[in-house]
Amino acid sequence: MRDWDLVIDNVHLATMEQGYGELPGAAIAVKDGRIAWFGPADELPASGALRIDGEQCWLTPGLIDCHTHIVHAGQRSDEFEARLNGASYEDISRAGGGIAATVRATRAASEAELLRQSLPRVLALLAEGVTTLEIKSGYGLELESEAKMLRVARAIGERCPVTVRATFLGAHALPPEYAGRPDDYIDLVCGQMLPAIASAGLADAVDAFCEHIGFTPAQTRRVFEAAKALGLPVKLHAEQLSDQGGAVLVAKFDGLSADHLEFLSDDGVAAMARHGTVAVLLPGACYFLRETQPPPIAALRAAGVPMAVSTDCNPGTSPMTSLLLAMNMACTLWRLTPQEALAGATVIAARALGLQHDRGSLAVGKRADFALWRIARPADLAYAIGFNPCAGVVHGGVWRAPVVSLPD
Ligand code: DI6
Ligand code: FE
Repeated sequence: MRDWDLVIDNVHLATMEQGYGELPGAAIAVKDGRIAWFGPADELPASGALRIDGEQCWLTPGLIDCHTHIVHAGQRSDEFEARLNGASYEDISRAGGGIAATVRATRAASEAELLRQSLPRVLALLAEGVTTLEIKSGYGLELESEAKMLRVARAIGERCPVTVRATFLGAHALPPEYAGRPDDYIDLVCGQMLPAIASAGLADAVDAFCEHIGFTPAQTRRVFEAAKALGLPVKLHAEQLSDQGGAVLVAKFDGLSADHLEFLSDDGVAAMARHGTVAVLLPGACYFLRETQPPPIAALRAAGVPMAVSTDCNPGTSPMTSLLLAMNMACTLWRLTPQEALAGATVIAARALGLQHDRGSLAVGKRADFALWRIARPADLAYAIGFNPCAGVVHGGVWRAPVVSLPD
């Protein structure tokens, strides 16, 4: 007689182990926060302390948003308006707007205020079945403000039913006090900020923005070397606005992922394939900037580079809090299949965070993070626009109705 903590029956499973991994008419059992059993509902060998009727919903792994800047203060609709009046993202950035505007607001906000402003965005993701969330720093650009952002990221993971992976993005932009001295700022990032953030346990990975309005490949390499010396995995904002060779660089460091990639070269594709670097696709930023160059999806697919899909939630280039919409955009803008888009927000997104052994698909022993959906077929998740069919979430084995309210 097995005693499970939770059984959900009368569901259709999409395990995401191979393709959708469809298993209609199934049940799934949870013990100690892990998947203990799943299979045809009529073969369910025992019951559990809590039994939930899945009402013919589809049950997928909880969604994973693997690239966000969701912790920030203020917003930038003024720049949205300026761009619609003819300014480019680079013009705005060079004139002291762009990332620098969010840096000013984020530095000025108290830790409590930063949390207060960030929570509604997080809740929008959770209401759509997100159970794991990556959050970057990068709007502080000095030690105390970067640490403040990362503490807020940790606080979100403690207060909300979501696992947070925090990423140190100190090399996101040049802070105004270092204007004209990017190498001195990189000295600060590598020599002081990174060691302090690492020893406080505030970061799970390190990212940088390798771009002509960000940092050079040589500066990025220094950040990666410092991260590696501290035992932290790396990832990179690469080839978003131009080809800087960032994907080759991050692949050489066995990075978790190269993200954006609209201007990725054949060499970049080959290097990522060789090193198993995940391509994180961010269609929200492409859409919002009205970028016309798509990432080389067919080449990535042909080379076997795993593709994740994420919101890039940030105030400047992707003010988007819907991972389902990002999935739809990846299909409509870039021709991912709905199956690839769902894999990109589950099993491949887990890989982009180095969590593939623990979550991202339904397998016995993996963490019991599920989303239940009132849909007819798994493809519906990428198909509908602006519709949220999430009927419930299990996070670490704990059942919840869709999260719609602020935590205390
Ligand atoms: N690329 C992006 O899309 C975001 N950061 C980055 O390096 C934009 C951040 C912002 O504009 O606030
Ligand atoms: Fe980003």
